[in-house]
Amino acid sequence: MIPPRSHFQAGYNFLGLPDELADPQRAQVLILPVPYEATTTYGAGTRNGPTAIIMASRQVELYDYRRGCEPASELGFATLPPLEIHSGSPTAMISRIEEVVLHIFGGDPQPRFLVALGGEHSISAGIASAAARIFDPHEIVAVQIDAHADLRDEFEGSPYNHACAARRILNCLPLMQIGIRNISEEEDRFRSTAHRLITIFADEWTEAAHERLAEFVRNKLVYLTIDLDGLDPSIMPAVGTPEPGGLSWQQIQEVIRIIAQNARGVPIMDVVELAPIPGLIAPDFLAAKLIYWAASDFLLREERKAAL
Ligand SMILES: [Mn+2]
Repeated sequence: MIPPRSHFQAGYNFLGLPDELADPQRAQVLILPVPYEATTTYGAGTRNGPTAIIMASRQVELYDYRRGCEPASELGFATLPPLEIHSGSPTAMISRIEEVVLHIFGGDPQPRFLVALGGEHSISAGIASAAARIFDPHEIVAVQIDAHADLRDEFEGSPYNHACAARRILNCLPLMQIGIRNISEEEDRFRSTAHRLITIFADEWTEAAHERLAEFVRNKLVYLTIDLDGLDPSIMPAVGTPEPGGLSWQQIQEVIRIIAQNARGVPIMDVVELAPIPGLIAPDFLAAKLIYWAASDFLLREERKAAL
C-alpha cells in the first residue's frame, strides 16, 4: 500500500510544482531539457545544465512581488522528459531537436511558450529551423544574448559546432545579437556585410541600443536564445568560455522587458551553455530565476501593461 501523497515531495519538475500545475496537457509553459554536449571546446559540463537548472528552480520563490501574484499558478509549467541524445553526428541530433519542436507545436493544445534547456548552443540550430517552419518566417525574428558572435560557417569540421550557432539561426531568421565581446576577424568581416543581422556589442548596450531592440522586435514574434555566457562571469561563472564585461542581471532584465513590451509574442526560448560548478549554486539559481521571470514577463505582459 502506498502512503498518502502528502508524505512525498512535490513533483520533480521545473519549479517543483504539484501535478495539476505541471500537466503538459494544461500548462502554458513547456520545459524541454536537452542535455546535449558534443562540440564544447573549452570548459565542459553543459550536459549537466538542465538537471542543475531544474534542481535550482525548486528553490525559486513563486510569488512575484512585481505583480502581486504567483505566475506559476496562473500559467502552469510542465517539464518534459529529457531529450534522448542521438549518438550519431551533430547533424542527426539537430534534426531530432527540430523534429521534436515541430511535433510539440503541431500538437493540441499548442504551448504558449516552449523553453529548451541546454546543453550546448548548437541545439539552437534545430530550434531556429523549427521556428521558421512553425511560424511565418516574415513574422518571427531571433534575439541572441551571448558573449560570442558564433557566426562561423563551420568550426572543427562541423556546421553544427556551438561556434556556428548564430550563423545557423541567421540561415532561418533575422537576428539581433546582444552582449557580444568575442568575435574573430572572419566573423567581423561577415557581420559587416550580412543582411538581416544586427550585432550590439556588450559596451554598446545604451539607450540607443534599447530603441534598436524595440524596433527590431516590434509587433513580431520572437525566438530568444540566451547563451548564459552573455552575462558577466562575476554573476555567471558556470560557463565553458567566460568572457569579462558581460551583461548584469539588471541589463538582461532590460532586454526581456523591452522584448515583452514591444513584441507580439515570444513562443520559444532556449537557455544554453550552463556548465554547473560543483558546490557553487548561484549560477544555477540565476538561470532558473531568469527563466521564471522571463516566462512571467512574456506571458503576463498584457496584464502588466494593464497594471501600468
Ligand atoms: Mn557564447
